[in-house]
Amino acid sequence: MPIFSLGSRLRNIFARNNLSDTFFEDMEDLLIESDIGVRTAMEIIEILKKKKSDIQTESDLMLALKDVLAEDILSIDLEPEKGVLNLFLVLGVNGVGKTTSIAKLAHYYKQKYGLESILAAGDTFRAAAIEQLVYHGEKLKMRVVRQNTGSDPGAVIYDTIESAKSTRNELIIADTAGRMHNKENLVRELQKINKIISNKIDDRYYKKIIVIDATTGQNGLRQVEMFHEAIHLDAVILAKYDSMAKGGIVIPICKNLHIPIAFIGTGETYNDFELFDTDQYLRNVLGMN
Ligand SMILES: Nc1nc2c(ncn2[C@@H]2O[C@H](COP(=O)(O)OP(=O)(O)O)[C@@H](O)[C@H]2O)c(=O)[nH]1
Ligand SMILES: [Mg+2]
Repeated sequence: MPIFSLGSRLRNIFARNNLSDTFFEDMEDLLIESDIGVRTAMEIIEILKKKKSDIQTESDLMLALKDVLAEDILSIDLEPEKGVLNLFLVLGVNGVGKTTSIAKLAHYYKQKYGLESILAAGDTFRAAAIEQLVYHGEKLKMRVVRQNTGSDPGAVIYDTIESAKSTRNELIIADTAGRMHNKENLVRELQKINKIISNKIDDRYYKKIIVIDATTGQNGLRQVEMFHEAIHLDAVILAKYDSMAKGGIVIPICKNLHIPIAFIGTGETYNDFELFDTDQYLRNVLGMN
């Protein structure tokens, strides 16, 4: 698990200043540095000031802050529906952990529900991306639908849907390329893929999941905004949580964009993957374990 500095730094500020004005100013800076966002940081300070009379000890402070933050966090347990074809489209920029997370998702649903996923090699940009998914498919003993490098990702996903229907698979997990020559091309490509899927899969069973690298802070937030604007996201996977430094980024994603967090990636093996748990998350971030 990562070592978050927010909790220890907050304890230091509190030990030095108690609940003075200096404390609240320093705390606000600290929250902003933790990627919580300026407006939200200010709101949190206002709420805590109102609760001042309830806060005597360090642990009162941590519990109060945890309660305030918990109000802003959304989580989701993405459970594929039995007996129908579900499709999870996995999005995100290059290198964040998409392909790895797809393998982890497939493994997770197999362990938890006995579901056999079928994987769609929709990142057709690089040969290595296709090979990487094929490699995971072999290790997990799950089918991967692929075409050649440079082929149309929409066609790959279309083929996968047709194939899943004939084999009665219940879950397709589709990879995508997170890189194009420019943003407009990427958005257009995503919208094309989205349309193909929407025509074939009931909206209730079609989920668009973005993977972000938890170590990238504000960059991760901007990525979520960009993809959400393009095709409307349903959930977030926080990859590389094991090396996450700050942790506040979850707050603006949930509070400003209203997108829930589904999973955290905690390492490089298939089992390093957990359902996102708000209470556990806040305990980690605030150093309350
Ligand atoms: N430590 C750690 N590394 C991860 C995690 N998820 C992915 N990675 C690594 O991040 C790198 C990029 O992952 P990849 O799945 O290829 O990213 P993609 O380009 O988005 O498909 C690889 O070296 C992965 O092993 C995670 O949860 N923790
Ligand atoms: Mg990849």
